[in-house]
Amino acid sequence: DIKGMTFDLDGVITDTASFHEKAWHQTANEVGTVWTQALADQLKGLSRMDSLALILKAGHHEDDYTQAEKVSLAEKKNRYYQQLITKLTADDLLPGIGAFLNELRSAGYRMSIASASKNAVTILKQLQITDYFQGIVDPASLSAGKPDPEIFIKAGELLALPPMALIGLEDAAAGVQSIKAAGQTALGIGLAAKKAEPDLYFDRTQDITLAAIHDKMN
Ligand code: B16
Ligand code: MG
Repeated sequence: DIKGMTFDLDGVITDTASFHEKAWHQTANEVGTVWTQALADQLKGLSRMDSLALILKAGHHEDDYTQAEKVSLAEKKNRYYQQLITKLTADDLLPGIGAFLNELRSAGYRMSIASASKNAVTILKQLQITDYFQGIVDPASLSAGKPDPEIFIKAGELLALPPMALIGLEDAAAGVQSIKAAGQTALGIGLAAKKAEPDLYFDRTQDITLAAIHDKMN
């Protein structure tokens, strides 16, 4: 029986994915890597430093920067990103997500956040949904990012629920892989997530309801 949900944040609850994209696109231009949609899709869900590594690798620039220079490129991206997310408000929940969170809370499901973002606490506050969640994984505590299962395992532990009682929600291929490796039921949203063969698939957030999930599980 499902008793809880572990949520990715960016691309599932709110579309900060487009802000990340905008900020990374600027970084790619700065280092001389050609920006493509395929590259943008691969970045989704990865940690900040893993994202930068991929951008450098895509342009064969991985050896052009020292570790310190890489850290400052990532910090510069984050400053630009933080500027973009100051605009977020409660109106920026993805379609249907506000209703779904209310439905889950009323039905007694426990919820936690499994976001790779070090800005997750700020984003939840701006969206005014912090209170829905019994736990938020601290990404700084992780030894490996998505697709490693660690983040979803911790998100389940915060709820004191076993993997078989959990559905993890993700928009990224690396995130779906992480959920599956954690032994939870993977709910994938959108085409990037579909590539990693989630257990349950939805095209759009507005289609996600408890009834629709139960239909797909049978
Ligand atoms: P930050 P998620 C991820 O959040 C984003 O999808 C990914 O694009 C970003 O690089 C990562 O967080 C780190 O975010 O730079 O804010 O620490 O999808 O796991 O909620
Ligand atoms: Mg995401």
